[in-house]
Amino acid sequence: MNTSAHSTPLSSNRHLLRWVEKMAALCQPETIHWVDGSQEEYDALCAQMVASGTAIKLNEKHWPGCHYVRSDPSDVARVEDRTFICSLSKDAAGPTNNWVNPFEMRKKLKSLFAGCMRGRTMYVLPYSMGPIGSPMSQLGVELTDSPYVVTNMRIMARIGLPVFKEIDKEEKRVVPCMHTVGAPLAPGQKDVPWPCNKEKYIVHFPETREIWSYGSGYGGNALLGKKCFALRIASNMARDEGWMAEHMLILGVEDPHGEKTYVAAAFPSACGKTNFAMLIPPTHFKRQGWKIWTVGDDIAWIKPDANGRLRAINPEAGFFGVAPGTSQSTNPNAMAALAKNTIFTNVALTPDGGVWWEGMGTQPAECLDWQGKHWTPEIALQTGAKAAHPNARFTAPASQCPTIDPAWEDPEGVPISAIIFGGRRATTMPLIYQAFNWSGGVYMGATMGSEMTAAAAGTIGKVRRDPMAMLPFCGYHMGDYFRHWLKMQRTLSETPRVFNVNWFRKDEKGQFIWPGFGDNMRILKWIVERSRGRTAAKETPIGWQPHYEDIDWTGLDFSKEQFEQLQEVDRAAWRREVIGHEELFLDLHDHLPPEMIYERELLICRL
Ligand code: O2Y
Ligand code: MN
Repeated sequence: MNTSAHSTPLSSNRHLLRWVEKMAALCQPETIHWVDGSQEEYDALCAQMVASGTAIKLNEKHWPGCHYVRSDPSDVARVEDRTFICSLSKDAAGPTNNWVNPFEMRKKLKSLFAGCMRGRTMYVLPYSMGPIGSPMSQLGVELTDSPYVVTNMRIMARIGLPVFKEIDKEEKRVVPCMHTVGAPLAPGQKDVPWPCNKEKYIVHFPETREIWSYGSGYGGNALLGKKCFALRIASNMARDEGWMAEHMLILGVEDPHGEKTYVAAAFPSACGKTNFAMLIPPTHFKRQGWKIWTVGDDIAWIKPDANGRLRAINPEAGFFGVAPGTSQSTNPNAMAALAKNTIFTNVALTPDGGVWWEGMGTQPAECLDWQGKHWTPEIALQTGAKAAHPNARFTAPASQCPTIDPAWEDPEGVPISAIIFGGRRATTMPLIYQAFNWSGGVYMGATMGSEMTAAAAGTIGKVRRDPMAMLPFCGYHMGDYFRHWLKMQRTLSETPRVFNVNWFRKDEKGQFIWPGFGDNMRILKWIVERSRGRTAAKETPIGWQPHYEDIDWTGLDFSKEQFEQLQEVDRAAWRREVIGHEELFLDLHDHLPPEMIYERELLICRL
């Protein structure tokens, strides 16, 4: 282990070295550890977390290479109200982001970070978002005092010596990321298993491409390559450089002739992106030779190639998936991916040293819940106590997913033929429709909404507008983001077809009409065929919709009446929907591209 700023693996990037020294002087860690990314280092960090009580090693026979961690109950999810976009002007951040004057914020951060790592190790963690050396990848260095962050980042990104080597090449651009749990240790003070601070700041400086995160050790707040870099900072880079950083899964559909079509899909958080990315086709499709390949489950970086075709990479290397609800029946591919070398956070611990969560399958007779309390099915019945936190996570290597696409690490990315938007809507939105053209597609994405679930703050069932599923993740003004989407078309020889899906429409009894999961393949097949210009559709006021006969129903008993109920475009409901669009547009009015108003007017005329 290298333990000083002088034993750096960097050979020529003096600028970065000076920054590490300056930050060490500010944070005052006891030691500095330059992360090499090796298996030995990972094992040593895990052993250290086990020794300190942060982690428990799971039963090696059933859960090889797996670890179990409980976070502090006050630190269990992303904190949107403590997330800031500190652009030079408030106007640049827009009304959908929290903004603080960057000079004031820097002053605040400087005081918070002064001495924040006392008694701890500062890890210098170099990482690449995207395959190392890909022209589409970006580099970051996270200085963190959390071994949990280092071990999770080793799964979620490419880290260590090969990245230092890349950083040294022609002094490449690196995004500096500061992270502390905000819990310095006084001499002789005993540490706690999950140190964190009540005060939390997740701060982005878009112009200088910097991230500062204080007080949390959890997921999106602390694994800074993910939401902070790959979406909030990268959306700024992408706007300036003519590409797109999107909250999208990427999957490949292989037809029985072996022809592959890649699609990217944006669904808001908790709308089943991981399940869709790892979809298992119904038996009849499998027999015919249809296959689904997974490229990524959360983030896509999309860029036009030399021929004007959009190509996408998954900048991540792992899945930070929601555990509750994941099972052999809902997502066997995710279950296979997490069966080894995985870190579980805030799930339940079974007496045999395994893990369990609600929706996984057979309940254990007893276990310890995510807070370490005794839990039984009887206690759950009496008190409603959950064994796993609803936002409990598995951090699993993407390479372990049985359907991982052979091209998932292709440095050039995969060609994107279709973009799919989708939210959780009980009414109004049909199962599937296609936008008439690119600007109609941008309007479709911009006006996307999802009903709030118990997990989100707000009124349950109320539609929250979540443009392109980027509301919490766009690092600049949403109106300018729509303009960037519209502008992208000018650089393309061929635009992907754009679709909207809604797996969640309910009947008058409140029951879901569509079976979802594997049966979504039927809709995906139509999307692929439409993207290749091979199937029919009918024109409706909102876009193109399939006829009943255009969908492959083999193996599913689903009547034309049921399909028409799912596909209904209720003009009165749509008029109300358009008023909802207007509310969003009013918020963004001074940056809203005129095309959005024209699209809205056209939609009203057609309705
Ligand atoms: O709560 C967190 O810190 C994680 S949030 C997250 C994690 C993986 C993928 N997507 C999300 C999200 O909120 O969209
Ligand atoms: Mn996400």
